[in-house]
Amino acid sequence: MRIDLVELIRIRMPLVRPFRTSYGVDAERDTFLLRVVTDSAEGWAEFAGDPEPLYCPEFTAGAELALQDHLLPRVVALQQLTAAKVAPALAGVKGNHLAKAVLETAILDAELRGHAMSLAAYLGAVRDRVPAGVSVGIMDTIAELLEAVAAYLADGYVRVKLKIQPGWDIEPVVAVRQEFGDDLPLQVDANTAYSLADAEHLRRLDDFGLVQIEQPLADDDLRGHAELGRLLSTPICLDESIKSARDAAAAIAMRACRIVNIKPARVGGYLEARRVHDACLAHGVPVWCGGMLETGVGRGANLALAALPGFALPGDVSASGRYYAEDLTSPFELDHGFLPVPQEPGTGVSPLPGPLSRHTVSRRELYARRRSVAFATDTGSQSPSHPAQPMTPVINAGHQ
Ligand code: OSB
Ligand code: MG
Repeated sequence: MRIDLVELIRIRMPLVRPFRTSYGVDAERDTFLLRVVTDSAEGWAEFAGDPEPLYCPEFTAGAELALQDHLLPRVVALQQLTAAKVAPALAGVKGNHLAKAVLETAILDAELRGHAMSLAAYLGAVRDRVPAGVSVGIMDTIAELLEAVAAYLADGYVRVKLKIQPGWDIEPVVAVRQEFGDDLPLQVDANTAYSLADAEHLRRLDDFGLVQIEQPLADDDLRGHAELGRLLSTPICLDESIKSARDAAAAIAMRACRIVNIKPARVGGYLEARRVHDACLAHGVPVWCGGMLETGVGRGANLALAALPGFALPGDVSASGRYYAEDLTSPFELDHGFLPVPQEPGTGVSPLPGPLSRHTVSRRELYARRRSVAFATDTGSQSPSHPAQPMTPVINAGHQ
């Protein structure tokens, strides 16, 4: 495979309701899609991050720069490109997992479309539909929270995750348990908002039969999570802390968690996500698929991953309507609490022209193969170590 064109499409999509977490409020999704045109097919992927580095160190503008200056040049220089060659080629660039993931995923999508194989089949999916959970933000009042949860349950979601922070933790859990009963699969996500000094307080959550408490402590505090895990009966799940299969293996060995949230972007892409899954499955540690408020473009791919055998718990993969009035793809809809796993080639989803144009802020070419250089490459006269072709000039935002 050979890359002919890479286009970056900035999108802005209002969320149906603002999503509040311990680190901030999202009122819209402000990100970009990557469109990679190869000699065999075209691939699409969505950058999972936000404009601000609050969930993780990466952010939209930084990722654009990382892709343009550091990641793409290494990938377009590869001969006989496959998705499997992307991560090794990028290994010298530290971090930047979300940026690496969007590039690898778009290339993988193109590659699989060229082979008419679905991402689900490629990854080893064993289900054609997956149970859908819903992540519920922090609200101003308990009444507002109960109303939101009631609406999600009426939609058919099979488990509820409450975002928590100091001052909004015990009370919302008590209220939801009282209103909806002990049988509702319920869990909480703190997005690193606590410290080990809060252990006694968090222990109060043990009375409510929660499925898990997600990422209570700092992302780099595996030892703290192991310590906290000894004090709580509620299982600890790690999200922000797990950036690779090696991290997962270390966390399991240290008993820092009993459950792992797998977000492909956070670990650098679907190939590493598959390895995280394999490591957890080998140790009997259940995993589930996290989300980043993705549009259908990102969610379609997540659904394929969530269909692997180790995904024993419902994920944060919700229907389009939970996020957006109009999704970029054909809308994902709940069917008795389940979402379908796309079966078409590649991720099985692509943006629809109408919605895409309505939500596009700007588009620009990050890379275009130049004819003369393409000939040189085709005849093999360009060595693999030759620096990548220069980027085409940046087209200003708004230019179509
Ligand atoms: O911590 O799981 C998280 C959304 C954005 C960033 C981080 C997280 C989340 C969610 C929502 O909890 C998951 C979703 O429905 O996409
Ligand atoms: Mg989380």
